[in-house]
Amino acid sequence: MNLKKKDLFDKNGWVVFEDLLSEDEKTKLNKIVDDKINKIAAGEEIEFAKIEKTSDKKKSMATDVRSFNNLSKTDKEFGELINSNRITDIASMLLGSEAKLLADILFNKPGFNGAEKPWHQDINGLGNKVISCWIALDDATVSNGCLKFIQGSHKWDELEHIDDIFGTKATLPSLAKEISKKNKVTINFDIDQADDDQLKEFIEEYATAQEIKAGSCIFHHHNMLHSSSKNFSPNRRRAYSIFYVGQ
Ligand SMILES: O=C(O)CCC(=O)C(=O)O
Repeated sequence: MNLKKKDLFDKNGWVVFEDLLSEDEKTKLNKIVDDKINKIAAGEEIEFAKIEKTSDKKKSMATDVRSFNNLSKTDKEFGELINSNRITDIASMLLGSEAKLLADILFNKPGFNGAEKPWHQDINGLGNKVISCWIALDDATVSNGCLKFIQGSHKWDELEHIDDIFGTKATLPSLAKEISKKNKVTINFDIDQADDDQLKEFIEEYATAQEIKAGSCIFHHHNMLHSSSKNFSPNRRRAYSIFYVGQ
């Protein structure tokens, strides 16, 4: 089975593994995240939390919590998960060498308030030979902002990236140009003069949204172009990303 998965990973740049977490693990991990979010909403400062104010209220609200870095260092259950063989064995198999932990981050996309994560390649800022394991802690759907990929882009070079408040992102003109080159399509507008909406609409035609159930995960390659949309649903979307580096 793993060979088939490796073939899919090599062909597409990402691959899904279903039911990685047990019901019990999902409940425990989600409770840890919720306890932290509730503390933030009650005015406490939580280490490694990234807050993005969605209102001009002084106090942070639960819906302002965008991510937590390094939960593996602050919470035993996350620490055990990142070291568990069931994940590191897959990461090593896909990398083709022993996987070592690089970083971990919990992405919280609150219902209606969850912002978009722009198109980017993890290689930008993380370095070469990195694989990411993205574990859904809620069902991830098109309407609540599941991951989206540009199939085959793991075989592309690194695109031009810039920094904004949501982190590093690929510039839309560089992505649109690369899509048009790789797919041999002629674009009937001037990419350099186009506005973001026009470029995004063009790019979305080449995107694949990957829905997965809570407890399942996606491994993706360091060059893979990926993003997630705003959360348009009332349901939040929590996901835990673990980055492993190979030799
Ligand atoms: O969870 C998200 O929306 C974005 C995740 C991501 O970009 C990543 O894991 O590299």
